[in-house]
Amino acid sequence: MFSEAQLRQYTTNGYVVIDDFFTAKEIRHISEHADLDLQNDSPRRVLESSSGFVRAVHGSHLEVPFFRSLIRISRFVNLAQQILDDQVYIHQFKINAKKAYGGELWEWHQDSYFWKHEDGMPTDNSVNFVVHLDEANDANGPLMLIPGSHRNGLLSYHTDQVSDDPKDAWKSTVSVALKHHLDHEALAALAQNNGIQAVTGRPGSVLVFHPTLVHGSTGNMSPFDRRLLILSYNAVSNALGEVESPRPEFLAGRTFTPIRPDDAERALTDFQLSGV
Ligand code: 6CS
Ligand code: FE
Repeated sequence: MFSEAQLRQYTTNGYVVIDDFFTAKEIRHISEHADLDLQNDSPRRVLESSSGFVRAVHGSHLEVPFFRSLIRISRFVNLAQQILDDQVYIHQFKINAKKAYGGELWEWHQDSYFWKHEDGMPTDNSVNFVVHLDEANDANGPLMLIPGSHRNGLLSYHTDQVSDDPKDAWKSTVSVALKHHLDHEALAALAQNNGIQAVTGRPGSVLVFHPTLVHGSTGNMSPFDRRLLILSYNAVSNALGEVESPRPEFLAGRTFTPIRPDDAERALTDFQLSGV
């Protein structure tokens, strides 16, 4: 659970970093399962535009038993319930690979802008847990954020008309050139006032951040991979409304059943790879 001081920090800055959230052994297991799903040729994956490397895989918790357990561990669920003051379910699950020698950038954005406009999420009462599977350092494209930027609400954006095959339209919301671009003047004003913070950390450290916090990251030309696993919990009272073209379930969950925190922590290290 968060202490009073951590809660205050979250409210003021929009993020908190927790070192050693997972042990080295746990993070090795999580990473092995992450790699298996990144390598699995599934429709839940998206590739980098120039190198063709795997950029990300989504919705592993719907397919992979290990990740079905991971999203239920009380370490996550209790914290999410505390922050959101409600029961929670998973809105989105993704593993971002940011491969060495060619992982591509993420444009500046606010997650809640995408979730409101693409998925019909009514408010920003949701929360992200970013699990560092590799060390994030100065060289491998760490996540950058603007402290306190969640307090200004949603900023203005310019939206591209996407003419893709409707079946693949979701890809423009998770690719190198995003469908919604944050207005540069709004970004500059915030960055000048609040500064930009890069979040570095050891494997096993977790960044908890608000869905309206402005963030992005550069490409990775270093020899070091930068894999992140990102769990986004939403309050049950903030369940998605109807939209014209809902994104696939693996990107925006529409099963709003509350998760009961489970003492499945042991599953993290007991799961054998053959159990996948
Ligand atoms: O569209 C989405 O849901 C995703 N896209 C971005 C750029 N960030 C949030 C979320 O993962
Ligand atoms: Fe994001």
